[in-house]
Amino acid sequence: MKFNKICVLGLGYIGLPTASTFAANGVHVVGVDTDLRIVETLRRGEIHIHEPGLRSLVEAAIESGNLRVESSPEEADAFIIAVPTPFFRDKTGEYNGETHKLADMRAVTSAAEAIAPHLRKGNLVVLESTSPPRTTVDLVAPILERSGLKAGVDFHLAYSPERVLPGQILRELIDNARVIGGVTPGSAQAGYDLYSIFVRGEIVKTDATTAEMVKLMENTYRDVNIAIANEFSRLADRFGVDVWEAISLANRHPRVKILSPGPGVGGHCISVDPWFLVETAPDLTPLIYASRQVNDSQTHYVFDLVQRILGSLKGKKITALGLAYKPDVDDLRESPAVEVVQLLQDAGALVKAFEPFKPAGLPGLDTFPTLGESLADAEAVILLVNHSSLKELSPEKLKPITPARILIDTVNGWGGRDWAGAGFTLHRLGVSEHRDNSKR
Ligand code: SAJ
Repeated sequence: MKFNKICVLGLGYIGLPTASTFAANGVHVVGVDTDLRIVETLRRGEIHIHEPGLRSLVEAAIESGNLRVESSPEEADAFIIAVPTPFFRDKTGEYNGETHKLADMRAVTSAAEAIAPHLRKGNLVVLESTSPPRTTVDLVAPILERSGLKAGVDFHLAYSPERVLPGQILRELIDNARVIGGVTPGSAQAGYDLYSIFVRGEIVKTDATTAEMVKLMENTYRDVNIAIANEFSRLADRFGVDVWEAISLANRHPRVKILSPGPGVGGHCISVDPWFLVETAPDLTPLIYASRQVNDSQTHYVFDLVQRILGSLKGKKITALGLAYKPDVDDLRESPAVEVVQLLQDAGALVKAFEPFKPAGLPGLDTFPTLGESLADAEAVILLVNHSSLKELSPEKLKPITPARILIDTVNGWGGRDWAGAGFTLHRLGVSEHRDNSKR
């Protein structure tokens, strides 16, 4: 199948790189977003998200004339839906007395509704948004069929999950293996033809529901594995073991690869997607549910750790370093770091924060444009995100800019330096109770 023109709906972390990459490969792309601020920002030649290399890719795509930004879709050979699928904030489901989150599919529904009037025979529609199993066949197909055309017969319909890692999106978009699930083999083949335009990784065809499951399995697998790492950090704390040392030793086993503990799991994927499985089959997902509980409660575990170290938090001047959901990204969605700061604030601590990717500050938080300003009168410092620029802080760099001598490291960013020699006491998550870890 040939694709001269495609419409990409949703110009966020996935849609914008995808639209620009197609444009860079000579396809005429209409990028669609319903948020007019995003449309205006992109038309001005600016971008609204931080991702290495993205700005110049978007600029080149727009300058070449191959990428045009609009607020509604139009006729095209193919449509890609890359809109957010968060969960509802204000409603939950219940199973056996336990509450679970529910996927908010309104953006997918609206996108499919917006495409239907423009759908023509022979078109391809691909859903990329992470969705509960059977969304493509049970939710998207019936909406598109309001056009009078039949999915898999008159037009092709497929699900293809994105797998890119924020921070490395542009490379992974091209190099990662890609799964294309069609509602029929012909739809899978049409999807294969579309992504072959730029994907260098293997493209594997399957059915739509398998492709949806694959995506959810990948992120759930990671969530469950981070949960066990977080539980290990709690056990290590109790038994006087350094969890980071123990993990590195266990990982020398040829079939063991334990992930890293931290203040919790954030972002818009791993902390959200496992709920899509719990929601659709709560009777079959006790392990997935428990892992979500462990990872969500890790912020409280870190809060308790800070309280154990500092005693009463009322009036304590604490500086929090890093607010993003993970290292070296500017994304704060579902960030455990932000939640820890809020818990500390609620307990009466006076928390100043520094997020290197957000020097302009953040609403509701006392943020500072520079590291020095955030640390000027601190009594204790808590490292919440292992950003490269924070990880490299040494006793020599910190001493002149802060009176604080108590350091709490939740991400193993500051181990292996002689903090004690410089008068600091370093406490690390997973090493805290019975060891003198200031010398480690
Ligand atoms: N985290 C830990 N310990 C670890 C690894 C991560 O606590 O050992 C935390 C991070 O700090 C962060 C969260 O987990 O808060 C998620 O970070 P991540 O780097 O594991 O994943 P994401 O959400 O940035 O991207 C994931 C990726 N999925 C997998 O690795 C299976 C990515 O490939 C997906 O495309 C993306 O979700 C997505 O969009 O679904």
